[in-house]
Amino acid sequence: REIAPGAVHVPGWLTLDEQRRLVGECREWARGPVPIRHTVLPRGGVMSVRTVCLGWHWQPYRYTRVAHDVNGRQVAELPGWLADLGRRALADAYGRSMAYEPDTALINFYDGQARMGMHQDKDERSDAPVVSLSIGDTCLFRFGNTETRGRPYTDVQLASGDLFVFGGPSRFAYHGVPKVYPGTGDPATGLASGRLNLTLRVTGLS
Ligand code: MD5
Ligand code: FE
Repeated sequence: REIAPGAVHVPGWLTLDEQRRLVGECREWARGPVPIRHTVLPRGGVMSVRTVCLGWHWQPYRYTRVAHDVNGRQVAELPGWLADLGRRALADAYGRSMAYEPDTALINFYDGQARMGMHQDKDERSDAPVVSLSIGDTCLFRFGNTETRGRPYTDVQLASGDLFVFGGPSRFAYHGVPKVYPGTGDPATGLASGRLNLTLRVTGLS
């Protein structure tokens, strides 16, 4: 389950109850103060995933407290219990507890057609690990290298409840989601279709 140095996949980490709770909370966060939306890229492209943020509002290629691109409102705070969940995730993935103070969560919703092209996450001014939690439909996750968008890469399926931690030498690797497999999620999570991904990050901003 160590896919590369610092990149650890823990299948089935979230219980069904935890997934259900997260789905319910995501539904609330998606309503606002800054509603979930398709992010518009600087050159006019529209991302196929829909995103809502906590703590800091992400837009390519910066974080702000206020969502200038949506409704000008300040994003909701990152709840303490979610940061706690992130610390527990990191400890379980790496087998030792570490100081970790995530200050933002990006929540991405993928419908059956949504994709995420190969990219690096470089908008944070910190090399602290990213904690990723998946709920709902299984996806194909492509974990690449730090040099190019292309090969070599490793394809991994991320299913509902899976944890993935990206730290150390893997923190700035290219990665993407080339495919979501509709109908593979368990409706008992509360998500009838699609895929939710929550990531916890340290922005390094103040
Ligand atoms: C997702 N989201 O499944 C992924 C999970 C994003 C995004 O890629 O930018 O919203 S986060 C995967 C990730 C984060 C940081 C580093 C690495 C992967 N990595 O080095 O492979 O919606
Ligand atoms: Fe990313």
